Amino acid sequence: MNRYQPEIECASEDRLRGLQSERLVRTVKHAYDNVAFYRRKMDEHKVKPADVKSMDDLPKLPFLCKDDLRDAYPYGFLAVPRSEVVRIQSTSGTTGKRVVAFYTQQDIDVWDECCARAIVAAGGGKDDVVHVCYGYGLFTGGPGLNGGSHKVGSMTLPMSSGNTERQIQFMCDLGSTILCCTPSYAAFLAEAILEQGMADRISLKAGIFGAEAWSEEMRRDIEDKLRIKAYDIYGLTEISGPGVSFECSEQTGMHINEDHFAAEIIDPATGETLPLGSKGELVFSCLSKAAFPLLRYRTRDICVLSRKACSCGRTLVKMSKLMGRSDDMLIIRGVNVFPSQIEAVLLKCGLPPNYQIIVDRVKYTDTFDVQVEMTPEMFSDTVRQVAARESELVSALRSMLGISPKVTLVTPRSIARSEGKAVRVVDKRTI
Ligand code: DLL
Repeated sequence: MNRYQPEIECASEDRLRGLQSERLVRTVKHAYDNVAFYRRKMDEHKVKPADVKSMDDLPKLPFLCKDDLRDAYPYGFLAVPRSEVVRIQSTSGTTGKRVVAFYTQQDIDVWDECCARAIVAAGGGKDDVVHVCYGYGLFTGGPGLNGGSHKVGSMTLPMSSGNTERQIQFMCDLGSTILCCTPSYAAFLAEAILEQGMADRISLKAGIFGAEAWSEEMRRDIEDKLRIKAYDIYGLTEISGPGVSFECSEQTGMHINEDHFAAEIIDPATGETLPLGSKGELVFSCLSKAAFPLLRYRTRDICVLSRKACSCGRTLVKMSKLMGRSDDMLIIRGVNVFPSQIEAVLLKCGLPPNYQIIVDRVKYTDTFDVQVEMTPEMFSDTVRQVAARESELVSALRSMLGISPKVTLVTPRSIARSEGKAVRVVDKRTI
């Protein structure tokens, strides 16, 4: 085993469960003592911290969802004095309703450790050159993999996203060996490398791709084009960022870092905890976080958990690739988009919320079209006036979402309604 791999990744189930219980008891007390929401919710559910003695008591705790975090924006869930916070990150999307996650130095160290495990599982070590082109800034992708790469001791290239020419040039000149980005950007880079005839000049051996859904077919295509092994990585801002789980050489699902994040699968309709192997919504409880200790957080991500023995030797539970979501959130080019955000922009721009979002994937890149019905008054506008309204909407949507859709104003009542209800989202992507 690689020396960066902590033995906990291969610990016995009993040992892991014991560690989880110990950490859960501590975290529940910490959350109850320091977060008003937990005190109120747990009191309502008639659960005291002392009632949680082990992992078996986890289902006694109330669930937490994104709206609870949004309602408590910005500091409602902060569980340590502000002077102990060294960093924030934030989810993409809703202006004014973003979720802000807080980290103490110890939280950052744990996060780095989780991402380091992902890099090690992808074959990374001290001699590697880790090329990070996830976005840096509020998005967790860049900072997370950057921290993990430092921890492993690899040379880290903090490239951020965009500027394909420069990405390829650095990749060739500095000898990048592990590429970290969204799978769609990896596919895009692969095409560009082939088109420019640079395939023989790159030294990549592995890729760590996540933040959005990708198929096995897409994996094989990227692997063939870049001549690498491509590993999936999963995470979400609320729970820390990338590295909540990661794939190993077996490539049959992602090991959850369950010494830090306890996973449950629930029925999204009833909230009932489901047995291992059932398909349902993934729920996480943080076991070692100080600043933002979320408990029973409903991710809305649908998957299956498995404890089948893994050939890599890790005993950490595995989650399957995501099989969808239990809410209406779309992930477009790695950015989380809710239809309600588009509705809010239309209303702000004086348009009725009659629209349709059409998402497709062309050559592994998401296309994002928004069709908006004009008002009857606008219908008599000149072509130039319509074009001006369209570009006004593009900028308003860009500043709300962080990505630009193509906006087309269409004639009134031209968007199909089924049973009087408009279909808001047409997602033509196969995954
Ligand atoms: O996407 C964190 C991340 C960055 C993960 C880089 C992996 C790599 P958020 O922006 O908060 O955080 O979005 C979280 O993205 O609930 C899933 O729906 C989706 N997601 C994340 N990883 C994957 C993946 C980051 N490997 C939301 N496959 C999550 C499918 C993923 N969907």
